Amino acid sequence: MTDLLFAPTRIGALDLPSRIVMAPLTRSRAAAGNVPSALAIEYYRQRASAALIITEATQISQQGQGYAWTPGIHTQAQIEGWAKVADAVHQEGGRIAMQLWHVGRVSHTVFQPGGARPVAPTTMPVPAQAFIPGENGQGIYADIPDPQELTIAGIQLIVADYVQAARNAITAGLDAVEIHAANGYLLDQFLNSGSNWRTDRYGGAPENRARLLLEVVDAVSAAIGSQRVGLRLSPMGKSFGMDEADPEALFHHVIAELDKRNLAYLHLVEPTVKGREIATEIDPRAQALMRDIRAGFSGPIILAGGYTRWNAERALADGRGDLIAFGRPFIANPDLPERLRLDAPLNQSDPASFFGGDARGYTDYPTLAELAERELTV
Ligand code: 8OZ
Repeated sequence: MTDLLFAPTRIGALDLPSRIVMAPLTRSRAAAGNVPSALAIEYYRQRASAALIITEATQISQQGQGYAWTPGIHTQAQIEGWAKVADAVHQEGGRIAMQLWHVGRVSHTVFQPGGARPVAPTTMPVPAQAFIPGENGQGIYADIPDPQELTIAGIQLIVADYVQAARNAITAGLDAVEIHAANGYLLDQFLNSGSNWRTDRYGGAPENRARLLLEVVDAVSAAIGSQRVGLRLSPMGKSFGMDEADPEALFHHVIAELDKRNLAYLHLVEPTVKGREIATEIDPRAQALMRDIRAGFSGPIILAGGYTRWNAERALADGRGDLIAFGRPFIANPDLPERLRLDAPLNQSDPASFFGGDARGYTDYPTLAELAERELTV
């Protein structure tokens, strides 16, 4: 076994000690006002040995929220909360990028300003449910009301919200931002032909469906510098009704354009990710698309999707990516890089505590050192 995971590297403006990235992970535990809680400070501090922490998806505006208790980066209190998180990670010698999120149609009137319907490229029923606050602090799933179609003015406001959110993240002391254009949220809804039936300059040909994504990338890059901007895509992903008639044509255009923009990195959700499951069968078309994306983008690529130490090393050895993002293993193992280095056993994550709740299943997973100490004291 080679140890490619432990080779230092550089992405954009950041020097990284390894290739082990903490994936963005929604945990739905923000405090009142969607401010990161005191526990969130501890949770991220515990995981600072990652090469790079990518924060949980963080809404750029109230309109951009679609899940109960997710944090934002659009109020002063949120900026102050995130500053404490960034300080804690930096004190431990780590680096942290903020994932900037607008859910588009995957929302609910309970989150929208004025109780409005969620916004989308096109009005069509959304084949999914939203996770909204229920009674007793439990989240519940609710049908999504039919969305409203964004006007051009509405689109321009969203681009401005991305810019302000990126500036806020940098003000809070985060090292970079990652634009979330994956998994069926707003930017993905514009990209995919199945969810974008617009006939204006934001719909139709791939050039038009990619327009909003590239406008956001350009505006955020102009504001904070492209070397502090990463981007996440999920090619051929099917989340929340995503469906693309010609993925090769779409990504040929998107990647050719992104390659001109000198971004810090491109972060790809593997097409094997199907919601919370990872498909085991190989889809040759998806594999070929991933190879074409790799060949067409000259910057660093982060791969995500159910990776283990073994297949992560293989992906790096095969040159399919430069860094690997780990999700569930980082939930359960705050010292994941150390455990991977030692090939030590991993704590198993508990799905019942992924979303919402308290310290249980959040900040109470032990490190190897803590486990050893327990052995000594029993
Ligand atoms: C799981 C639960 C809620 C949100 C994503 C932001 O899929 C998410 C998410 C994942 O990108």
